[in-house]
Amino acid sequence: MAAWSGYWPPFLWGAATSSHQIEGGQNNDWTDFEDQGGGRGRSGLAADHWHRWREDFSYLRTLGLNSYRLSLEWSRIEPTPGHFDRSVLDHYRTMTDSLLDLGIIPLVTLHHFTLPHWVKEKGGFLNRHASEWFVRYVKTAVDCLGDRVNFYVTINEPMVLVVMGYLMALWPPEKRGFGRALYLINRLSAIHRDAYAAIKGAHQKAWVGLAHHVIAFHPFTDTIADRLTGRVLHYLMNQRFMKMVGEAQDFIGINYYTRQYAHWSRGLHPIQNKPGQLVSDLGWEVYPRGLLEVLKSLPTFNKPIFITENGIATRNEALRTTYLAGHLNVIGQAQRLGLDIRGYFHWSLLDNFEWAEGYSPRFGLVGVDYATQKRTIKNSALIYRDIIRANQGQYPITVPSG
Ligand code: IFM
Repeated sequence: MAAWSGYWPPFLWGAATSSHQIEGGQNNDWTDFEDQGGGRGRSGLAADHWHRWREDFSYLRTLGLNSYRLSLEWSRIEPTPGHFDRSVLDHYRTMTDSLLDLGIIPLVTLHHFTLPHWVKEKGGFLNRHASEWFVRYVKTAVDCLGDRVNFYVTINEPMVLVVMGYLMALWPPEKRGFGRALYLINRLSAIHRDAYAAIKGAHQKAWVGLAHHVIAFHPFTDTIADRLTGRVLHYLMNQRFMKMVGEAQDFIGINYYTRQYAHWSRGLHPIQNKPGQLVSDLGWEVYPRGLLEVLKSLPTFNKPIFITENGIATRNEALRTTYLAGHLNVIGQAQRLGLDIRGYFHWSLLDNFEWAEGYSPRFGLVGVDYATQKRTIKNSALIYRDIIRANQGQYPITVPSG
């Protein structure tokens, strides 16, 4: 195995979370949706990470991670237009300082699905002033974090936002409309570009990108119609946004979870799995090879790649371990093929609020008992720790057998 070639950053061994899913005590467009009975329950106290973050960061150390992806909550930072809550900014700065003290590199997401009420009331990202508002918030946040943070994701999974909020209308703002969805895609890519320029203007050395959600689409049958549908899905869901953003990303962030099946009669709504497959508690097929398939077919503009999310909703620790080891193995294969993958962030550090699915799905490396807030390190997390230990200074990464 080759020794580490010495470039910076080193391979980032991480875990990811988002504010709404773990902090608790939110007050944003999602809590409105939850209060109106959308989805399976309210986020409420979540994992109470807002108060328990020190304990939660100690698990990053226990597991030997050298990086952590967290998100800032815009609605807390700017609860009313143009009024920034300094105590909240200080809170996030204390968190990132503490990560650095622990030797952990922070990767900060600036938008992870939620919006302040005032933005929602004005039409969210569809409003023609949304870019100005977002950039004002981003500049304030980046200004506060200064050069502590070198890695930023502007928008998490823009295409999921579009599909869930506007095509399927299962998430806020529940506004179905194809034209609106297409318009939003254009807006989001422009908003990303503006935020990219603003961050680079303030902090030239920062690496700024997006977390793109990708799916390995396979045809359901071998017919031309299904194969064509698969290609259209791949283009629309995986490739198009990445191409629109083009060079305005310093790294390519990839969130990969599963494969789905394209069937001509279902158009943009693929089939989730086939009978008899290994699936998660959400019915998502375990298909590590799909990560390599998708990576090979993406426009990555010769940029470094981070796997910004990958994980499984399961209560079965043997299955989580199989999933984790399988995907890390594929990352090693991809590196050997020349794909420049520089980091892996497991979703998620903690059990958390899985949006409209509520609290039942368990994605965490560390379990949370929501009644007592007691944390328990899961067996898969210890195996992740051992894989990380075995890979110190190694590139490409390997997963020790057994
Ligand atoms: O929990 C989500 C996360 O917020 C975004 N990416 C997918 C995860 C699992 O569904």
